[in-house]
Amino acid sequence: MAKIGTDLNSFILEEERKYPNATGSLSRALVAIESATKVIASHVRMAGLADVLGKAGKTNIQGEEVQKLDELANNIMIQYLSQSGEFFALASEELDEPIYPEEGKNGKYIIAFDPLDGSSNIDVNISIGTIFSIHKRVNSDVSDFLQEGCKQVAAGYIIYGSSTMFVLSTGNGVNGFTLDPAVGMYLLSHPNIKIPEKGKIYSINESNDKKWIDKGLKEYIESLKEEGYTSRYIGSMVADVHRTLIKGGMFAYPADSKNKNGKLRLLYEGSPMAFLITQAGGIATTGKEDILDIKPTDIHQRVPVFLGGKYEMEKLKEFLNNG
Ligand code: FDP
Repeated sequence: MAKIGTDLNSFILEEERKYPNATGSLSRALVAIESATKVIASHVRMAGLADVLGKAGKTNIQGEEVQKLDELANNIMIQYLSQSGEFFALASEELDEPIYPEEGKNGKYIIAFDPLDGSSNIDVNISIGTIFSIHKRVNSDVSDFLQEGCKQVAAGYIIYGSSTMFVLSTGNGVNGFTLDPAVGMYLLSHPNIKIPEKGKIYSINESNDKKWIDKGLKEYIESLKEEGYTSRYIGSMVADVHRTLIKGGMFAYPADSKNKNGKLRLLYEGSPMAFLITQAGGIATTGKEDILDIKPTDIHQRVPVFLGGKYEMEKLKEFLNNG
């Protein structure tokens, strides 16, 4: 097992050596994500300042036009992922259609990503993140994005929080790397993350409870409260899921009368987070089926999300079935 402090590049190469037939393609793909997110992290750190400078003349200190941070993050991801030549196609939450970069025509992978999730939190300096999901290229068209989540080759997120962390799974468990800003490297800080079987926190936008479609859900939350659970809801999926992964408990964005299929997107949010939670020993479901078993029908489809530790998810089943 990799030692604490191992840098992400070395970790990726070490993983690659476990597969004698590996061509290095996935490693290079992951390194491209790593580079892109370091650049995004540096912009996120400057966000407040860029805005102040931007307001003066709509240009930053380098004389460049100030872009909205989510737009900028999207452009950075597209640039680095395209240039790597490892991705045949890119689908971003920010774009209507996938992109097929010229450099990636021989690429073996496709990637779906949310460049800056939780973006309504940018202006108030709350943790936000980038989420990604990688599948193999199969048919060389948009149907490649419509593969089940269980077929992901790798998934991860980067949380721009009090520190920046890269949380990754290539199907061999989950590892977390913290960005050391002094050396500009992600270093292994959270090896082999396992979600606690039972936690103490529930995380859901409870203000929607009257709109929840499944009435059993309210009873479920009430029963967690009776058991002594406390509530934490940031409203930034990466931050709420990160806390759930480390501390346990449950996170949900259910279907309600306004969002009939929930709010979160399957390809960019539900599926990669389900992969990580499952790899960490937890469960991720729509309430009816395992999120990783869903065969997407549309690249922007939404899905109800319930994820967490075994205890909370088993208990959920009892209530939703009775609801
Ligand atoms: P945001 O709208 O700020 O981009 O999917 C987007 C998301 O944030 C998630 O990150 C977050 O979990 C959710 O929406 C929050 O939605 P509510 O404000 O409806 O609770």
